[in-house]
Amino acid sequence: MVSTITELKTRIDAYLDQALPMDIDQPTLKESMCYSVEAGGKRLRPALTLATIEMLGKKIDQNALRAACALELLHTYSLIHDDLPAMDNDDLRRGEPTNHVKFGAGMATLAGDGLLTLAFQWLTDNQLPVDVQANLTLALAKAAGPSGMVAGQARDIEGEGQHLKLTELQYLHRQKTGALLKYAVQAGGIITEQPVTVIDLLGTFGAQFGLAFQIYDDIMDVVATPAQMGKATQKDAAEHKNTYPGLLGLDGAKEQLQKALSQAKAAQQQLAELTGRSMAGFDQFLAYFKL
Ligand code: GRG
Repeated sequence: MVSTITELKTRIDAYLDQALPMDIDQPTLKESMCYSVEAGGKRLRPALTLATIEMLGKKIDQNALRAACALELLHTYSLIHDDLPAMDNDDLRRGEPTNHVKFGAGMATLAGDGLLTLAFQWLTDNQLPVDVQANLTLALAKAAGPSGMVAGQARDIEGEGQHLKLTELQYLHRQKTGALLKYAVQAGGIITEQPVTVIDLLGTFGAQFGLAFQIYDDIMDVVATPAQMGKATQKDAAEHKNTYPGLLGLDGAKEQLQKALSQAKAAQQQLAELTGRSMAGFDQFLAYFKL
């Protein structure tokens, strides 16, 4: 039986609340790091890892939980740094004042640095087999670093004020948002020591899910209110950002969203055939995209 996202979120929140303060050795840094992690968030990425583990027939133990929560630390670092005055200069995140508004830009930068580093500590400071630890570390470094999310963020900054082609925008999003979501799903396969064919297909599902996630975020920036999103909206067009609705119009963006979702569903079906297991647990994640 696969847990619901709500059940997984409860376990993730409890683990983060208990484990995070133990590894931070400076009071203000601790307050600042815990502030952003505990500000909430959907916990989508670690929940994807844990649901994948269960769908592949394994139980979630403390080691898997720690490795999955490492990704939430890293994700939170990316949000803190993205909100900084030198980047997006946002005042609201997860419905609360952003980290630099509360603690200043210097401490917020360090909170992000601390979360990024601690993520890799948690990936290796556990009782998982060492080759699993090494594979997770390599995969996360590639997804989050200069061949993944950081490169995507650099493309985003450089692309502001320029008109990107659809293929360029897709590449940027694949790196900036998609790479971590792809990793989230693949980590479930790595922790359960799946063959490469399964890990690859998990990657296909995760990448299409990640693309859908970014297109949906772009659409929501146009149609949703700040109260619904817990952050500022309508910023993309005002700042001449490259987005799906900006490039293709709202209907075109919705079409691209449906395309990514049907490709994710195709990968889900192939995974079920390859593993002989039900992959229906992904349905609750695909239900996130409501227009
Ligand atoms: C600073 C290196 C660096 C990277 C930042 C992820 C990112 C790159 C920036 C975040 C802003 C952004 C473009 C968001 C797009 C969609 C997204 C990642 C939303 C936030 O993720 P959620 O919705 O947030 O999972 P919660 O708060 O639920 O965890």
